[in-house]
Amino acid sequence: MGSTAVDIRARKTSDGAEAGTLTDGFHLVIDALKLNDINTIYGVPGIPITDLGRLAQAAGMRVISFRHEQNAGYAAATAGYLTKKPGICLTVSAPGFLNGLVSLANATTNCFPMILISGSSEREIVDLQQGDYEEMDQLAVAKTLCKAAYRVLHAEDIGIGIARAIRAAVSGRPGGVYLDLPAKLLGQTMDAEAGAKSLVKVVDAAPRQLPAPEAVARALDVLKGAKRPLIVLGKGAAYAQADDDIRALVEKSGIPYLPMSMAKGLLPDTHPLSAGPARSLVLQESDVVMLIGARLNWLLSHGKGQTWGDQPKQFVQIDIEPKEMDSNVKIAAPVVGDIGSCVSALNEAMGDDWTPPPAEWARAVNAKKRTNLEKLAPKLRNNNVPMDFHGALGALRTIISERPDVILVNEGANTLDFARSIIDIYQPRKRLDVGTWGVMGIGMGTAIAAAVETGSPVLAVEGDSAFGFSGMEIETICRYNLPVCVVVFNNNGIYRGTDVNLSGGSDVATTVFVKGSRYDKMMEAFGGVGVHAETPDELIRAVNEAVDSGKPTLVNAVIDEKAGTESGRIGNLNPQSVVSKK
Ligand code: ADP
Ligand code: TZD
Ligand code: MG
Repeated sequence: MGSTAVDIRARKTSDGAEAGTLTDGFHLVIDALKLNDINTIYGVPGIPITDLGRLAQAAGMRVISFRHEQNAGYAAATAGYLTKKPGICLTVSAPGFLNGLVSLANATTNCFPMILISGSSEREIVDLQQGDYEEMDQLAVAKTLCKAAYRVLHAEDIGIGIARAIRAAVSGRPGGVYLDLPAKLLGQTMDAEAGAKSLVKVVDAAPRQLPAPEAVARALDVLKGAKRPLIVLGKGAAYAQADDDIRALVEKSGIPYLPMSMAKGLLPDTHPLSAGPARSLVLQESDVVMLIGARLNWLLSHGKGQTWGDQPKQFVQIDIEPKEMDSNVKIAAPVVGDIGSCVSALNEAMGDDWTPPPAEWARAVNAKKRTNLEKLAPKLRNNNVPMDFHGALGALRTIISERPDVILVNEGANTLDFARSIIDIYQPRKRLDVGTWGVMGIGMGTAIAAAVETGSPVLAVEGDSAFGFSGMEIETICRYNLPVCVVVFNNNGIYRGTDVNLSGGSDVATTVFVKGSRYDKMMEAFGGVGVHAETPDELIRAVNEAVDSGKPTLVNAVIDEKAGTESGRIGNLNPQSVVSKK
């Protein structure tokens, strides 16, 4: 155990040279992260971690300070998803920790690796509940909401604590990890050389997990017997960064594939085997479905019911998490392992003379695609003013087709549902959205991390309600001068702006906002570019200019307040009062 904080101060003032032989908790945390190639921190400063951020910046780390921890947490989770290294979110105690906890839980739900590092108050006082500054038993609170939670009490354990957190976040099914650092720990000192030796560089943090050969053979047997096979790609497949192997599997098999929203672009949405525009048909009519990094949760109607039609189905599932198998329906051929290893094993075992599915299946899928795309096309070219979702998204769809390197961030209800089906994505991991929970508020944090981690231009397409959850972070975007263009789909409210107060009272309805708000003026307040766009042409011009200049921009896109539907495409999940219906 090293000397106390008081000791180090005394030694520093009396003898500067000698202080160099000591290190402390702050430096050990920073050194441990850097040793593991983690060079960016997303957070909000304050007691007891202000100096941690300051010293991390001094040590050459990129420290991005946010206006609210939840947004910093969403940024960290996005960084984890895009890089396969845990994103770091740094917060103060109790309230800061709780703000960050939402995004930690969300990261865990999405299977994204991140580490929430929170400072905490004095253990002795917290445990006796004597009322410390920002007192809370954070470790106990975090435990149920993330993949793993640890606390470090001694400076010499910082190295091992951070190593455990990293490995827990990225190995197996990735997820969120909480790391509790009490204030006292950060000030603890120890001999610098012993400190350096105590650090741990994690070896092979996410080891490959090879599938059993018999599991691979079984999967291929099931696929071989299929008349109408389908591949479903999920965000686990995008996370795995096995892009070439996945593309090879789809193309070699000749099986139509359906990308879940964040798997769009793994193969370009314009790929001949994409079944995106024939979603209903392929889910209903398929007889064998191979899931790659996609869960049969609510987003896939739990693998049963109307969505899946009445044809008997057999499922093949590739996932790193064995417990995922049989979670909702029987999995005929589970393939447990990491997606890179599983897909390359399948590719190899398929050999070079794989028979593609019967031509009539491809014909049926293509016919449906064509009809649906033909129906959509004129809607996307409409020039209605005020704009409807199709007119505005048709404009943005063209922009992305011309600029496929742009990362699209997307949240809202109608704004999300329409954009997901209308905007084609051409490259892997270029679409980031509300994920498994359908959470509002990911927008600005996600956009910031996407820009910071990749350097690519970012286009955030946001419902006006969705934007409000993280809107203050446009100051952060301006402060770091990030190439982010936010387009707010302003339809005066949640879902639409036309609702009325059933009581007839003077308050507006619960889903309605101030009409005609000018979100563009918010951006101008921080020195960014604000544009008010009423037509598809104005929208196109503004977004193209933003992407060309790389300047932080917010486009207030006026959308017809009557255009949306309640809850977008998931209105069926909304319980309705039967009693109040007249
Ligand atoms: P989507 O919402 O796109 O359908 P989900 O989040 O439901 O996707 O599913 C992602 C799945 O991918 C999870 O079950 C997770 O365990 C799995 N997964 C994540 N990374 C890997 C990986 N590297 N190898 C195998 N499976 C993975
Ligand atoms: N709070 C959180 C954290 N997540 C949520 N999903 C919701 C509330 C409920 N909710 C939705 O599911 S969508 C939405 C809310 C509040 C906003 C929809 O309005 P919008 O989009 O303006 O963002 P559209 O285009 O007007 O439909
Ligand atoms: Mg709205």
